[in-house]
Amino acid sequence: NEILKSYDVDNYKILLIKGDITEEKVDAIVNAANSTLSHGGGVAGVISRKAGPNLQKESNEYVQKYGKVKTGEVAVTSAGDLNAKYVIHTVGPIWYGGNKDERDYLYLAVYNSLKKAEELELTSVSLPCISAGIFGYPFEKAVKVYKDAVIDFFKKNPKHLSEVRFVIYDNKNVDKFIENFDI
Ligand code: AR6
Repeated sequence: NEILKSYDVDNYKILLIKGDITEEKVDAIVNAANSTLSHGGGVAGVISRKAGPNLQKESNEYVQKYGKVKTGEVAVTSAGDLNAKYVIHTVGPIWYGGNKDERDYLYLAVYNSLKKAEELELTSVSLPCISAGIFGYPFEKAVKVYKDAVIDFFKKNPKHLSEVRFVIYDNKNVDKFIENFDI
């Protein structure tokens, strides 16, 4: 994967990466999941297939035990064959036009993923463009929310998490991401 941009925020780093999130070598990969953790399509399908069958199995066990994952919340599984210790599954909002608190839920999905990584005492985490695919969140708007969430998170001075990487998959989204992530 290619580093497009690197930003220093106090002692923390934010990287914009072009490529496939399943090629990332980090402590945790964040998955753009749905509430039942049924990882069929989108980036979830790719993560699930590449990790191997235990990821879906653990996801099913999680939902059986704790119920569905609410929008903006997270669940953790192992990462199987991926180059990571964990997959942090978060459920971003479906875009209904902007009047259903979509922004707040997207912010929470990112913020709570980072918070979980910090609780797990992890150093580095990679995130995909949560909600900006099948869930229909307008890309430019989503990027601004990712930025707000990560900047606010770093303001809390996390002890462990020091590198947050956003992975952009589609060529057509690279410029849009960089323009709207304006730090
Ligand atoms: N690496 C990084 N990003 C990727 C990859 C990849 N290999 N493949 C796709 N993307 P989506 P959502 C980008 O639809 O909108 C699933 O069915 C993609 O280009 O995966 O949150 C879940 O199970 C887009 O920019 O997630 C849910 O039901 C971004 O990942 C639902 O989709 C997110 O697209 C979640 O929808």
